Amino acid sequence: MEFDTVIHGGTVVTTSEKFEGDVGIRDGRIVAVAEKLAGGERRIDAGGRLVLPGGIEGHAHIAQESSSNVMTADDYYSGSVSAAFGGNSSFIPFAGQHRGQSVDDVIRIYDERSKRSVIDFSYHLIISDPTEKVLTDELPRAFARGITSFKVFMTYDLMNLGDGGMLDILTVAREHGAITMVHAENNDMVKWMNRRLAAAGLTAPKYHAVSRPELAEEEAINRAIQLAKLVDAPLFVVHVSTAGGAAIVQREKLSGARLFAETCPQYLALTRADLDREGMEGAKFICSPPLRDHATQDALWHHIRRGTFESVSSDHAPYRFDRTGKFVNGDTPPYPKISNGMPGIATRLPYLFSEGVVKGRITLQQFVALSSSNAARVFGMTKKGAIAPGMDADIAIWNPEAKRIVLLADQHDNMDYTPLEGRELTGIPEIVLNRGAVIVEHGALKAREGQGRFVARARADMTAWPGYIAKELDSTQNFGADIAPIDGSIH
Ligand code: DUC
Ligand code: ZN
Ligand code: ZN
Repeated sequence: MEFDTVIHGGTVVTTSEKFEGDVGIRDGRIVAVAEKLAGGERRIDAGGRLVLPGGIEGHAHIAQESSSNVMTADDYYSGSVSAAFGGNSSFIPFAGQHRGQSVDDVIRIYDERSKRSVIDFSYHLIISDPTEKVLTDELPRAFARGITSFKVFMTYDLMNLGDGGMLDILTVAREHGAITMVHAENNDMVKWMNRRLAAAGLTAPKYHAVSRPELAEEEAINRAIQLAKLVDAPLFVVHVSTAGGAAIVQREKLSGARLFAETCPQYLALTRADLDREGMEGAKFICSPPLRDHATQDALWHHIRRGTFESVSSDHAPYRFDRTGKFVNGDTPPYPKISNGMPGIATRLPYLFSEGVVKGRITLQQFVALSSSNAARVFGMTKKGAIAPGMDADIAIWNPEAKRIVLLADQHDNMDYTPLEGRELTGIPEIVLNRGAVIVEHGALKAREGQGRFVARARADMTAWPGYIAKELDSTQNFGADIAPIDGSIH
């Protein structure tokens, strides 16, 4: 058999296996995995290295305006380059609808922005204005072209849909085989805290962490899950930051609900004490939900190990520590006026590898699932996330022993800080391939601007989950009331 590339002598890891073997690639696809493969126009020596599915970053904000209209520092070029250096072969940033905007226009805008990507990409839509036209016309059109997931917010006045709006969205998503992602924080609890803190004159960055209570996340996660269960719609809870929230997800998974969740490295690596740094330094660590404490870190690791989370995602939301980012509202604004988010697309996988695999908290197979395979399955990237014949040759070759210190000077994003500055990490993705092309090799970028392709995604594969049928929406128990499309046909 003829190969364009053979990766030989490495240890191949999938979600269930780990074996010494070679990988043969032709026309961008994996065509053979075997003990020994001869030939190949190019042979990549992976001796002493791990051969893993390329990372899929399922949560990143790239070339996106926030609801208060602040543009992220990274566009699809810098964001994708940074992702590639972090071991990712593809990513799914958000395409955000602002109120009054048509979804068709949103997609047109992001199609233009994403032309610069060096890695494969798709979008999750953010829906903030679910008008009749959006629900019945535009969302079905978006699903038809392979945008099969979107995010809704339970917080922020400009984004929050209310419970009824969420039920409408969940129902439409279910009908079209899409998955709804949710930012779960109770808006009124946060606003109430904001008012009390403002009245007391407590506006320094550290009070951001106080203003968004753990209970606000826990309450909203629970509510979001009950809403999704009522209409038996798949739900993905993004950026879970609390032990209580994770425990609710774990418990509700037992109900059969098609329920998925992620946490992020910042909730494992940092705490609210980081917001209490000198002067305005704490602004670097403002993200929502906020950073918590050491006990939460331990609990989140416990849940990662036990399978509560499908993914560990970066929530890369890059706002520079200057007037273009964190401080668009002045040099010393009160915390609610500081842009919300931090970078992390390049450090997500090295951090998870170092703190997870190297420190024995998770297995290599779990690392593969959390970094790539689960995102491929849940978000419908059917040709990605696995090393097997027929799959895209999206591969990251890791040196599991190499050490390095995270430094801003080594980053490839457009940021002026990294929250993990000075941390020593073990494990480096040395060579990264996307559809068979080497895009990163030993610290050098090999990809050209624009070589990434849009991935039309499939409907979420829900065959492995029974789902949850509420009695009141079950036609055998509700006197035949035909009020929601709950017919068990999801797949
Ligand atoms: N939610 C995110 O997912 N990212 C940045 C800010 C936010 O509220
Ligand atoms: Zn969010
Ligand atoms: Zn986010």
